[in-house]
Amino acid sequence: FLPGRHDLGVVAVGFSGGQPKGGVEAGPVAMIESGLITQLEEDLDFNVTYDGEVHSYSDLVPADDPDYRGMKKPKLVSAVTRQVSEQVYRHAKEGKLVLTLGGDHSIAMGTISGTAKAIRERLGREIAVIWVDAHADINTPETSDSGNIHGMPVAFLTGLATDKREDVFGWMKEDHRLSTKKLVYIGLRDIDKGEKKILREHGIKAFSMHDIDRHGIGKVMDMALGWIGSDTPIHLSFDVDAIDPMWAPSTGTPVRGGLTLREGDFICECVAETGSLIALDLVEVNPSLDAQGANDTVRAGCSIVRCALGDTLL
Ligand code: Z70
Ligand code: MN
Ligand code: MN
Ligand code: MN
Repeated sequence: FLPGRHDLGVVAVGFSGGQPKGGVEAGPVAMIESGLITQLEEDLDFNVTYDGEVHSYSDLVPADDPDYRGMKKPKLVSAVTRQVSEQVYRHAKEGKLVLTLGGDHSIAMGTISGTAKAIRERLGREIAVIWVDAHADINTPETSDSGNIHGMPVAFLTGLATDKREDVFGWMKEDHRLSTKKLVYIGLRDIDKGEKKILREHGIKAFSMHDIDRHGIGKVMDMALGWIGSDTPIHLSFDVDAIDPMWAPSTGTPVRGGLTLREGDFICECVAETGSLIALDLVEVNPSLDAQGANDTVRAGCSIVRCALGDTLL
């Protein structure tokens, strides 16, 4: 189902409104300035479509944006993710693989809704999502303690959270959504109580750091890809905080006990090997946090992207 396998659409999303810390909007620039897009063109032979812009969506900032159902900046995040959804949809509808550089993880509401709709229309297929993260990001507005929307994208994408207000994610319709059965987590280690209940009650497939310790990353990837099944279009959403802060410290919520650099790359190499990748998000790189480690974090992010897009060791 991938005729234009070497056509890549790139969307750079300089957005931080899904969480309180500034600086994550500079993640895309840092990765692009380190040469990522050139490498994808020259070393991996992609035909890249990129508008050359890191979008800041400043035209979408609402006049007022009060908390709603406990969510912070609900109208802003809704408007930006709606726009991202359309940007990603346009690439995916043309049969391109889509790379989105973030930005905080709320932007996955845009990226995944965009690919889900495009792949439905183009191939009549449902996508699967592999969500690599220290966090599950599946709080509903009601279960969230923080009100930060980057902790909620999976709830809205799966329809566990919905809202009638068009300006607060009501734009998200059935064709944008993802089945809880087609979602697999890898790398979890910091999950809220309400989120654990959601994962359990909906039988959502999740491989925590404990599972990786027990089975090894090789077996975990076999199980994760086995759950999805071969020949299913895969959207990989990779939060850099899945990687241990030893290698990726410059992120909003570092959590110790994470993936090694090689385990992160290995996950991506396994997904690349399936030949079924249709989209990749790389999010939560914040070069202004732990300035000492910013270079390492950017390098880790770029390496993850290259591995997922088919770079091999041999
Ligand atoms: C917490 C919340 C989160 C990333 C923090 C944290 C969510 N579960 N995600 N950092 N990337 O606020 O909902
Ligand atoms: Mn996340
Ligand atoms: Mn996270
Ligand atoms: Mn909490």
